[in-house]
Amino acid sequence: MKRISLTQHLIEQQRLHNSIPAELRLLIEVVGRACKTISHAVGKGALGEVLGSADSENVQGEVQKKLDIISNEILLEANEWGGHLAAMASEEMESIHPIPNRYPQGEYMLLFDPLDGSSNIDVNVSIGTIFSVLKAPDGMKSPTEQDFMQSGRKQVAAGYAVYGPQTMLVLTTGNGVHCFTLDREMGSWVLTQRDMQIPAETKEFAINASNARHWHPPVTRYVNEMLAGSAGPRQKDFNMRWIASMVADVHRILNRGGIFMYPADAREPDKPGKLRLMYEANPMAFIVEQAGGAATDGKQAIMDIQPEKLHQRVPVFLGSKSEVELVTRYHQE
Ligand code: P6P
Repeated sequence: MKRISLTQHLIEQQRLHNSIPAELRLLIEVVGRACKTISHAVGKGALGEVLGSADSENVQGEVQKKLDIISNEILLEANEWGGHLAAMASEEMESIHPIPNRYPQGEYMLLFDPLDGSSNIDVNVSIGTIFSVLKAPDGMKSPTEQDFMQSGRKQVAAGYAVYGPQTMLVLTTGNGVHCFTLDREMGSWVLTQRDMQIPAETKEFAINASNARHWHPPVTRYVNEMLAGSAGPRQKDFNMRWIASMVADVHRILNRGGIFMYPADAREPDKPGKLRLMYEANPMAFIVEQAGGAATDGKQAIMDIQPEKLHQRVPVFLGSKSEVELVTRYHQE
């Protein structure tokens, strides 16, 4: 089979859809290169003296792993010189990161969770990088956090890298979802799946069931009906998976269907769930909708939410459309 590189794919997409100007192509290629570097660091594990926790916390109050910080630095350094970005924002940094004055300012803004699934790093379970691309507001001079407050519908690109048995890059620029596998010998991304489509029906659900006693009634009802299996109202048996790495759970759902849930619960009413809107939920929602699935916060499409804070959290229900619509309907009743 003819090997299609990331660059060739992006140029072909530009010819077909006029959706990837040169600056955006450069941005995606640079992020792709940074993810290769992160994959290499992650793959070293103990041999690279990169496991374990740093003696610091991120803005979320979570203990940072050494690889969290290393991955964040890799993405910052890879992207600040190219002239394609005006600013960056990261789960690992409290405020936005404007491009240093020594470099030209570009028209895009990059948001990322540099290494999602940190709790899995030290036990060799798949983790990933999630990224989202917005356009800088016209006429913007010096970027502020407010310039990032754009709904998910404004994303011009989104993707993730998953560092598992294979390292893969999944990408959308608004014309379908395409997957690349890292050829480690050549050090290049090779197109391995075009136009990924999430099966509308599924028998798999993903949720951290240890939080069940804290769930709100619509989630409890939805999950209990699945647990009741073929004897219950759904009249079929379901299977559960929870990897505790959103990237790995979403990748499974993209390939074989399912629903991923991180709901708000009674523990922290002012913190609706654990996942962040701008650099976890929005990029994943873009990918999932482009693959024929759905993504809501239980009430509305995630990408319709008007952001107010850079690190705001949001409940997440995403995956096979029929299941997301059902659990969302339960929230309306
Ligand atoms: P819990 C990883 O820390 C993460 O942000 C997501 O990747 C993952 O889905 C979720 O948190 C796991 O959360 O509460 O099950 O550890």
